[in-house]
Amino acid sequence: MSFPPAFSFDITAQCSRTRARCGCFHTPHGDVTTPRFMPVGTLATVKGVTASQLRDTGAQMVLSNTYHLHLQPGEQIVADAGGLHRFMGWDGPMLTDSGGFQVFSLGDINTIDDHGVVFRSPRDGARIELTPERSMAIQMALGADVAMAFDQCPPYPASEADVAAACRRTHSWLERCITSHTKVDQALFGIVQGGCFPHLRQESAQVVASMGLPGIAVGGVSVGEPTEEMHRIVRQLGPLLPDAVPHYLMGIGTLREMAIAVANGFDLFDCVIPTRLGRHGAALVGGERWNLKNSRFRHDHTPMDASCPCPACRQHSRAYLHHLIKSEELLGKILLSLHNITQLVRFSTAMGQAIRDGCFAEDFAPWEADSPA
Ligand code: PRF
Ligand code: ZN
Repeated sequence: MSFPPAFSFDITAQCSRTRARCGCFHTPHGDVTTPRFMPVGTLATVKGVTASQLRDTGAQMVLSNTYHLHLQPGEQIVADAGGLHRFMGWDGPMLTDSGGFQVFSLGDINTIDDHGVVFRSPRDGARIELTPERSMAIQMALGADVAMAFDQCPPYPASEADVAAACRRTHSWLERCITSHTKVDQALFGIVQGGCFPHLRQESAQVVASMGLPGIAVGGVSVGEPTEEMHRIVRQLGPLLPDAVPHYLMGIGTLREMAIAVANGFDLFDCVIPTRLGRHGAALVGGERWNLKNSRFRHDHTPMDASCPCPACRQHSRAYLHHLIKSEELLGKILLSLHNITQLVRFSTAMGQAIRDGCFAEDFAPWEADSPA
């Protein structure tokens, strides 16, 4: 395992009854203490939220997207601004996803072959080619602290033959990513695929782990498979990932899934859920989803969640938030987005505190404790 110069990962505490651990991932823009939820800033903005508000949610690392930024405004403009951090005014750690997922889920794909993916821009229909080399070049220009490998995430369901082919391609693309990634102040993370096929997952984990990269991600989950399948994959892969690097479970951000994943040794998570729910007038409260449009809040002048330190809960009432959402005021969506991000970040850091206090297994994952590794 080798880390680029400004990077390292220290494990600072471990749970004795599960695989859960606390860590500190050092990056050129500061530390990420794990477990930690990462908000998604697809287009170099976490929708509706300023950089300083984002800092106040407890978020440390923010994710952005190669696919979207390449289409708009283009990586050259971001590079000319001095990189993604300067461009969006966020001076903390950042990660860019490779486009390997977005192209398959959002793109109007023309061809996929071993060379790469050709698709039409949803903006103007222009022909765009994304290859491992191109994804690395774009991510190096964007300049996040962490770049993700360009992978092929098969849809669900997919045949064993199709998933095996996507794995082979993902592994050969990973070698090309490693060869073409030359930015020394950026870490490249590999991505494990393999769908719901245990032997393909195992093989993929072995191949990606053998590359000795400074971080490893699990992709291809939460793509429509039953949740039990997702849990099975998370439990299978935990012990197969190299202990000494951060483990990132891509696209996961519900409380239950994060708890299961942390219990199985995962450290980093991202999901668009908190901001998407916020824009739709929904708030995560005490493990439930509240629709603030509901008239039961109309006369309720108490805080949404008295234990939450976010501006929506500290400064405003349910009645006010209900009023904002009913009136389709921007501020309502913003306050609920801030609240939801705060909730997910706080849940991830509370798991870290419980790991340090020795009560993680009882408090967060009793069903995972003392299960055979
Ligand atoms: N690959 C990449 N990004 C992703 C995924 C993936 O499989 C997922 C799947 N949950 C989310 N984001 N590159
Ligand atoms: Zn709140």
